Amino acid sequence: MRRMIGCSLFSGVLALAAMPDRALAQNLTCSERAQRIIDDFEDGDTTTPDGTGGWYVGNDGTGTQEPSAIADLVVAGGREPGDFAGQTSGEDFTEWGAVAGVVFGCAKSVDGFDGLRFAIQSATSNVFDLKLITLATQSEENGGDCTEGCNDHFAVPLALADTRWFQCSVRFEDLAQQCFGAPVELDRDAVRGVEFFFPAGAAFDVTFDDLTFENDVAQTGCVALEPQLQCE
Ligand SMILES: [Ca+2]
Ligand SMILES: [Ca+2]
Repeated sequence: MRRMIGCSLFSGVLALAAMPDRALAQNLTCSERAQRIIDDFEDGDTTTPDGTGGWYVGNDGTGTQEPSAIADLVVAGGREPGDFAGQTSGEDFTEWGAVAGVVFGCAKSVDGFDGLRFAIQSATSNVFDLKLITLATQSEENGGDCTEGCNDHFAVPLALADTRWFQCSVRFEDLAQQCFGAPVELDRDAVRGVEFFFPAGAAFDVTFDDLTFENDVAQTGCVALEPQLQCE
């Protein structure tokens, strides 16, 4: 199933935030260290905090995914004390599934960080992959260096125990390609973005917030951010 992703990842519905044409038209490495905050959505829009990149959603075209207009990815709510978060939902996908992700305007270095964190709440399916997009795994048409066997980004499967808010941590060391595409080294100096991947066969409805790179990630996994509801 995963093999079907290939370079046809974005052959299905794709909604992409407005960003400079150059961000998608050529391979860019900006030789900058990535900022700690990837996005917290607090400016209420789908561009990255530095204004050069943005969020997108995409899927295999067999089911339905919201939002259909990328501006609607940002919703009120999320992790306090913030006022906004990202949200996507979908169902009935039968090929590879759907994604929601964010790309920087140019590839950045995550040297000095050992992983990333984010908050996420799922109303339905509790299984997803977190992927790190690098220039070497991103297709040329989407601004990367890959020409064949693309979109086999560095990934790790994650699971949420229930519908509470969780904080998920991902060590870069625990990321690996899924081996349907061209094998490459994980180049921490050429990171293009981060993607949530929702596999076909299960409905998903997730809200996510406070994505950050960190330098103190000891373990990959998700822990609840609030107490479990008790019987009344
Ligand atoms: Ca923004
Ligand atoms: Ca927020």
